[in-house]
Amino acid sequence: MTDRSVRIAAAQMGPIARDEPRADVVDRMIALLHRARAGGAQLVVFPELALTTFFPRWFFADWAEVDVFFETEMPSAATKPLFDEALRLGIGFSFGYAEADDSSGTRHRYNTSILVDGRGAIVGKYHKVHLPGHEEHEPWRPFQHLERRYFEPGSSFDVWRAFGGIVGMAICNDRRWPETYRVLALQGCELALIGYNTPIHYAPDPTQDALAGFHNHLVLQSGAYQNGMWVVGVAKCGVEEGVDALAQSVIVAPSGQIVAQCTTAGDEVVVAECDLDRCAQYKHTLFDFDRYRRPEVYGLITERRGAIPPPP
Ligand code: CDT
Repeated sequence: MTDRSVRIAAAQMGPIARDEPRADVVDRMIALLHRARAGGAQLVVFPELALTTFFPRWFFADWAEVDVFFETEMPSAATKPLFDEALRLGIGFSFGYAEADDSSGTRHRYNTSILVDGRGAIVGKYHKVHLPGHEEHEPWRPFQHLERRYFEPGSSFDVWRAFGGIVGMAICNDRRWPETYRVLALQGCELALIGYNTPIHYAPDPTQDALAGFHNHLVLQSGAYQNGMWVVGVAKCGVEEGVDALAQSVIVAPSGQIVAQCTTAGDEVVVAECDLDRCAQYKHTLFDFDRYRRPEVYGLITERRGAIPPPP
């Protein structure tokens, strides 16, 4: 253990029913906070869209029906007890929620995560960059995935100095894209916090269903290893409104090894000692970016969006 060791809890959450009041969900989060505290945690990571059911599974023609799932302020009246209890315990936390931002006079909706330090201050906010799914109602699917209808994409991956290190956030589908981790790592990121809601059934290609758990760990572990950072992946999981979502929340070391993993598909806490100094072991050797990367060869990564094969 060094000065830069942080005890981190992955606070996995089981299903949230459509009619479950925010206050009940926040009570569950406070119970998880207490369990994390009992394990000595200094930072507790909750999932994506932690305050409500995963509403993009439904098509709503009327925005008024969608907006009930959004927060217009943070802390809100409903989440204040979580902020208060974490402050009392001196624990930091991160969670995802649907954010409605009216500050410009026009409503903007984001899939958001925040990072709160041990003194109760919101030190970081992130808007999900990679929005999966579709824009229009697709009745052939057993359930919808309308994130692209309900949210605007975020426009940056940022990092913050917090918990004695350099911390970044990403959300769910972001974890499948190597660019996410690399852009964070190019800012020195040592700890990436990533909440997710991953339906196990993937309607466009159901052959992937059996691989959902494998793909989850594949991307979290490779992101950690290839960038020399700790990665905390936290699920909202279990059968929620009839849709089964992946569990298997993990804390991954910069070596790519899983050091803690949830074993249920419900509310559960696992804690790991995360020594941020271990990042240097990878960042200063095999993945010494400054020495070994060849950005002059990688131009297509930012110049081109989709693949253009050579002419036949
Ligand atoms: N929440 C989220 O981003 N889920 C996606 C589902 C992809 S299928 C539309 C994920 O990548 O896990």
